[in-house]
Amino acid sequence: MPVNDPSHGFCRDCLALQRGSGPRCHGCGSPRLLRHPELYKLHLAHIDCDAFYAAVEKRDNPELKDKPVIIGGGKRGVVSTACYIARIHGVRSAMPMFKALEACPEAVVISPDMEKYVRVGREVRSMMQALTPLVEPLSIDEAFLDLDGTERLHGLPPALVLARFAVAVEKEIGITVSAGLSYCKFLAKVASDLRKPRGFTVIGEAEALAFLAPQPVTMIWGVGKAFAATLESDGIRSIGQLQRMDRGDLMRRYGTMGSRLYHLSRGQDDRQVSPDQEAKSVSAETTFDTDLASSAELVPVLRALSEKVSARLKKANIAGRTVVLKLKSQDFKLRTRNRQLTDPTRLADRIFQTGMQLLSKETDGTKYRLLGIGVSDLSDDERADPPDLVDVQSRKRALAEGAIDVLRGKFGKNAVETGYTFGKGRNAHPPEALDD
Ligand code: DCP
Ligand code: MG
Repeated sequence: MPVNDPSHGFCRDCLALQRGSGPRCHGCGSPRLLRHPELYKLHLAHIDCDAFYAAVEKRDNPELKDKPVIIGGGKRGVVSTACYIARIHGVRSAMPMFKALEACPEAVVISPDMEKYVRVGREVRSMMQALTPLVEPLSIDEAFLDLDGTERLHGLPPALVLARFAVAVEKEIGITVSAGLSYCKFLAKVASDLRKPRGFTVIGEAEALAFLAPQPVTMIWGVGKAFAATLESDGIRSIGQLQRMDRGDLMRRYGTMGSRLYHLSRGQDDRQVSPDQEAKSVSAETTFDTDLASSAELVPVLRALSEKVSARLKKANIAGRTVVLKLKSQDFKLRTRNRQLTDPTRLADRIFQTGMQLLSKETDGTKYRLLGIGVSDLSDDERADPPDLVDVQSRKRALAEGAIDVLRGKFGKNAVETGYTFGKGRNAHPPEALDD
């Protein structure tokens, strides 16, 4: 059993313990050695697959192995992800495809096969769940794992369990992952991103303050571009500057976010890993007085329900990536249809439009007694609803929705009605009457 000694690292390839400080494994010769003073003390991990969609495509077509690969295109015309070879040329997620191809004209472009990625994501997740019951998925390819108390089960401390997991994913699934190991969620997530791909980074308690000090404020969870600009206008750019400010001052300036800045800048984060996130969804449904069959009657209800779901997501500041449509026919048969989006959403319009696509296939004359819409795969992902660079219409709708939210916030939720709910929709099915 390894002892908590900085000189007792291990090899990430063959897992052999390393005594001394040689640059290569004394067993297999690999240079991928991991040493850290807190290596055998830490148990909070974050795992994220490398270039996930691209890695799955490369696995399934070995000819792509050494080629730059971009996943994306389709109607949205943006890059979902790019392999690390394409990234050397400057290709990035969310970049318009024409720009990506300017940067890397020889790239192989593949349109996303979401069903396949969901399947592979689930396989990776079930391998995680074999390590600990405390797995909290954040998105299709990443999760937090709390490995506290699992040493007896595995006969190994968390660091080695993670390294063995990374090797097993490569062998059994054929893609690579990066791991971060720390004492809290914030730094575990930061760590997994530091040495991608095939990274394994440890951030211990003793080094947290010094590690964070020179980093930009955007490294802090919840500090997006807009909030970083606010901080910048107050002269704050680095986390070190936040470390020197007192809590009261930060709270006065930035409210509850100030408290978050205070604690996270100091590496203080006591959020627990909560395993049941994936199961949760936000939905709304209604049972009709008389059964409905036509889309003319169903669509306004779908719109009103989508707005209700969206309002809840916005209130909780979360977003969902899978839209689920639920229908119950006259004979009580339940139909659920779902579609995964490229990015999580909290916008009524995106939920509604996706619901419409699903509904259009079900309006075949069947009479329905119940209609519901919801989203699952919830996260507090900052990537929710990225500005859509190509689909100008949907961008306009998103902006309009932001404006509608402001008005509703000021004047009440019935202040603005959209074309779909105006008149018939709302009167026939006032939002208050929609059951959950
Ligand atoms: N994704 C997307 N659009 C984005 C970002 C991501 O469709 N703007 C999809 C494609 C990614 C997957 O989600 O493969 C996982 O997202 P990550 O941010 O983890 O990105 P990758 O796994 O591709 O790369 P990395 O190695 O940086 O984690
Ligand atoms: Mg990833």
